[in-house]
Amino acid sequence: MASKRGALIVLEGVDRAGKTTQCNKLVQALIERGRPAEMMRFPDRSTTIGQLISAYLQKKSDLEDHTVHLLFSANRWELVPVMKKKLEQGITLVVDRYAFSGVAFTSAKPGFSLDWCMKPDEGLPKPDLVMFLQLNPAEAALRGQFGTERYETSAFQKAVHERFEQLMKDSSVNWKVIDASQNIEGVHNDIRTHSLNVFNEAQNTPLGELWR
Ligand code: ADP
Ligand code: 2DT
Repeated sequence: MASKRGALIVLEGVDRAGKTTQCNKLVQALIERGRPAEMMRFPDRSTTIGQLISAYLQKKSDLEDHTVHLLFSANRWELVPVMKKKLEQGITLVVDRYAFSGVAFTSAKPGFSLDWCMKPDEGLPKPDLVMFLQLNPAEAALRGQFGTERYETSAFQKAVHERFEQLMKDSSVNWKVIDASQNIEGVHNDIRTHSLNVFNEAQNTPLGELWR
């Protein structure tokens, strides 16, 4: 019998919601429970495409809005063979941002529909679980100032949040909303529970295709 695949678990949420903190903790908790797990993040700034994106985010370069959207998507597609291989090997992937950030951020710009923004990511490996770390702007502000990268302003983040709300209406995706205003351990407990709950189903169903 073929060995069981890993689960694809995504964390999404606004700036400073705790995504990176929680991805690391979840990977650690899964490994401690004997489940091989690795963290990934998008954008992956280490590739050639990722470096173009990174320069854009750091405002060292300007890119046309459609172009950068397609680069973010291409950055996911270029990692798909690696992702599939790891999942097939039974490794669970815990991913910090995915196509949902792609759609939420670009569609927060004027003139971009959700539909247009979703197209390039159609058919990506479908997450078994997407957790949205919900945090209001006042609480996020208590965790520090905005950085200096592109998109790090309260007006833009508010528009992004609204687009995430739209995306979460899509019942074809297994969304769970997490109260990210709890302390780090409290958030982790919720995230770990949801993650452990998806393992059975993930192991017994083939990897799906996103938005198809
Ligand atoms: P994100 O990846 O969503 O931007 P981070 O994990 O980098 O968020 O966390 C942003 C900041 O908030 C960090 O300084 C982190 O230590 C802090 N932080 C994360 N989770 C919590 C929490 N539940 N309560 C208070 N501070 C937190
Ligand atoms: P961090 O590296 O700090 O997460 O910031 N973004 C991300 C997009 O606009 N499109 C995407 O497809 C993805 C994955 C969100 C990365 C910034 O890039 C934005 C914040």
